[in-house]
Amino acid sequence: MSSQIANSAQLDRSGQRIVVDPVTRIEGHLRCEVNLDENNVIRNAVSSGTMWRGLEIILRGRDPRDAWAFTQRICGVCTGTHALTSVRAVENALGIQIPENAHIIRNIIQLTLYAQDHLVHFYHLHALDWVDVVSALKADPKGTSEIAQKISDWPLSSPGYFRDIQDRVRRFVESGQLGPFSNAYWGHPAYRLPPEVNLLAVAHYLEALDFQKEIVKIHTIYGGKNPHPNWLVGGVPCAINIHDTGAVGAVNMERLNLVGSIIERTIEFIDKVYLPDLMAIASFYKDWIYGGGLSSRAVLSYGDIPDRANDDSAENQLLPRGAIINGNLNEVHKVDLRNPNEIREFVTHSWYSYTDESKGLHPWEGVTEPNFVLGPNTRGDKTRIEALDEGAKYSWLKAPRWRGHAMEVGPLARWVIGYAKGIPEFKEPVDKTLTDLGLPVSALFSALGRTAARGLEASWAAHKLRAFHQRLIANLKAGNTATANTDKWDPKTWPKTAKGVGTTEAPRGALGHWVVIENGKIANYQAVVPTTWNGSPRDPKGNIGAFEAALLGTPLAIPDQPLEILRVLHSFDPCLACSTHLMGPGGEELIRVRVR
Ligand code: NFE
Ligand code: MG
Repeated sequence: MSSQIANSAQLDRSGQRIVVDPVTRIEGHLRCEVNLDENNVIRNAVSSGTMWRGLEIILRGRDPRDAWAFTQRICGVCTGTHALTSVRAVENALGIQIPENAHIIRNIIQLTLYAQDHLVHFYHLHALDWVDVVSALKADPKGTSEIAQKISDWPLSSPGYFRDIQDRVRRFVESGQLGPFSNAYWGHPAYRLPPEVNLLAVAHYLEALDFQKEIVKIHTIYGGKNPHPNWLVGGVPCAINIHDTGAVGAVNMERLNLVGSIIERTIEFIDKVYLPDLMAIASFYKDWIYGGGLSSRAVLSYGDIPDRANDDSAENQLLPRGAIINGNLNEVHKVDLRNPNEIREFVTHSWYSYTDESKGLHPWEGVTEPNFVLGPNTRGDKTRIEALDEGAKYSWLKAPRWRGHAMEVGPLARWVIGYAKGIPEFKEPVDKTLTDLGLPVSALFSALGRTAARGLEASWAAHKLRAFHQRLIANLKAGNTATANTDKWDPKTWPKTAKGVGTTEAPRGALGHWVVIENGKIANYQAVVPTTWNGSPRDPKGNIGAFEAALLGTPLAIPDQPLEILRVLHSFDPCLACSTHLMGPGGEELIRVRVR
């Protein structure tokens, strides 16, 4: 576990500075700077979002019923989740209830996202931090086959199958065109897997790449397309006609059967490929439990997947709501999204200005006014920065805080909170995983813990998909086919002023949209996004963000091949598109720096 440092005043900036920019295999533009001590251990970390997009400003003056379509363009990765958050915020402001079918279909769309996004993160964004593709060429395919058959009954497991995969990878490597496998630190000593396990993981990387596109067909059925399925304030925009298989654009029995079959294949892939691979890989990295978890081990979840319709109480959320401070699993704090003293965003170290920067703002009062200035200790200029000045403004991310604490959000937060609450469907899989790996509960607060929680959640989501699919079919068969409530569609029925908050648990963590409506138009709109929490810069008190905290204490085997930095950052599944929600006003490049 990393040393417990939460305040920038205690950080050591004297050592060699390593810069990684851009961090790849994420969404958006992230820069990371660290200082190393004489043993190449990270003693100071700086995380900077280098892109700004200004969606909160674009929304002002618009019809709140359209906000979902704009906010959804914040990101095409956690696609749909900003739209869902937005329709919830507007419904909350205007007191709109949605029909049961819409409620179920929204959950199905959100659970589908978890399953697909987590699968893609594990294999395509994170696995290569642990898996050495080039080493797979040395594997004995027979050995890989034996391992595959020992850990799972997934049918693609013969020696010949793995030999074919190995031949494909060899042709890639020999051609010198590594494609998706280029620019990595192959042969780095921090890779620990035997060649046979590397080959297994490479095979499943390719299989998962193919399969993930199947999962999102569910979005195309209920939302018309992916990315960016369609949404509707008051319900969902899909018609139901279960009796007419030929009805254009409607959800009919044929499509429901397709959804059912995709769900079953998703459960099978996650439980027979993803989870066994996760456990097999983790078993070689059991000592890799440093470099993870907020230094204060503070986690936050808003909760999601409401069980009953139109009930946003904490008790109704299947993914639990709560907050844990200092890693104290004996106390799960309540979270109040409307309380002006709980969630506040600060900009002291962010490229924005407030009238009084010593005070944060609750999102309903939130201000998004860009102010790109470089600190006196910045090395370089606006077009070519060698080192940022973390004593000044240094990121396009604001710094959200919950009751003054920097919080980590995401699957780890959700699963730790479910665990601490003693909810069996969270506690049992976590205990089993820890027992199987022979690790203590404290190991959860690590890069490995984050990655494991995401895998458990993918399986949880796939199984919950099955349950909600069955609920939808039962409803439809009982003759209930309503999907939208248009009672309050006419703005004349709205109050002059209204405030609402909508939340989801996006794949990467707690997501909230706060809307203020005046005379039928958006007066203010603020999104506080998962990677804004995790990738947050310092606050006025010097408290560092979750990425920064997680990097502290991480040793680098080879400083100019910072594989371990990628491991730590990727374990959060960063999305800077979401979190900074412009290019420079003219689209110019603001920062360009290469590794070292
Ligand atoms: Ni752009 Fe997103 C998720 C949201 S992240 S991926 O998950 O909201 O910060
Ligand atoms: Mg924001």
